[in-house]
Amino acid sequence: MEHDSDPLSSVRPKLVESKKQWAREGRLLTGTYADPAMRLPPGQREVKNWPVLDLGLQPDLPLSQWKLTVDGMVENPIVWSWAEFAAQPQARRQSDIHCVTAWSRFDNTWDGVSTQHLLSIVRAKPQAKFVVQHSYDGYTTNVPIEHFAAEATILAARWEGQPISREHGGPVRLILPRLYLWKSAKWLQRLEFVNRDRPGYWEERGYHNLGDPWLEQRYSQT
Ligand SMILES: Nc1nc2c(c(=O)[nH]1)N[C@H]1C(S)=C(S)[C@@H](COP(=O)(O)O)O[C@H]1N2
Ligand SMILES: [Mo]
Repeated sequence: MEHDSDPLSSVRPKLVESKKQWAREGRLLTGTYADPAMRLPPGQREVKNWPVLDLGLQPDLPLSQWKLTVDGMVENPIVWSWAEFAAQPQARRQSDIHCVTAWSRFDNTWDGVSTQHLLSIVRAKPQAKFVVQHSYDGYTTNVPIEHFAAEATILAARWEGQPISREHGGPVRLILPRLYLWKSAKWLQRLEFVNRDRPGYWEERGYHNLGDPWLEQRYSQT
């Protein structure tokens, strides 16, 4: 795939402005909190469809050109082709997803490579504390390494048995179900292990640095 040096320069300014405005106003905050044992986080409603949300760029990535780089503070940096990714032990995870725009979708089945397996190959150095996800559309998002390493977290290539569609981030996206879905990069290109935290696209625009749905961590001032 070919990139502009800054693919994000073409993102619709109105979309970005309205989401930044939500953050400033604290939109959708209910002022409640919940135990993670509660299935539906506060302020969320269940949907049966799967909405598409992104910056509107939706890269088209033929498998022959797709690569995943894992680098930074790891003992064994890798670059996987699609064939190498597909040759890894395949894991299945079932999880609910929660979007900060207040929809949740229950019981999604994902197939792909677990982050536990990936970590067993690249071996994070002790200084590695955060993982920055970089995507083919220029999007970035940061997560603490313990969330990345959680049992539920998967580099997903299939949803409900079918390849993840381009609009939902195929060929491979992250699924990290214990945080809001903006923490799960679509069109995953690179995982960078770092010792200092580095806010990503929405984290720099008023969204919470961690984004725990049960603590309703939608925006950074809350
Ligand atoms: N690469 C990339 N990943 C992304 C985004 C994006 O714009 N680009 N948007 C995030 C946001 S804000 C959300 S809510 C989810 C939406 O995923 P979905 O479209 O599959 O529902 O993807 C997240 N991951
Ligand atoms: Mo989002």
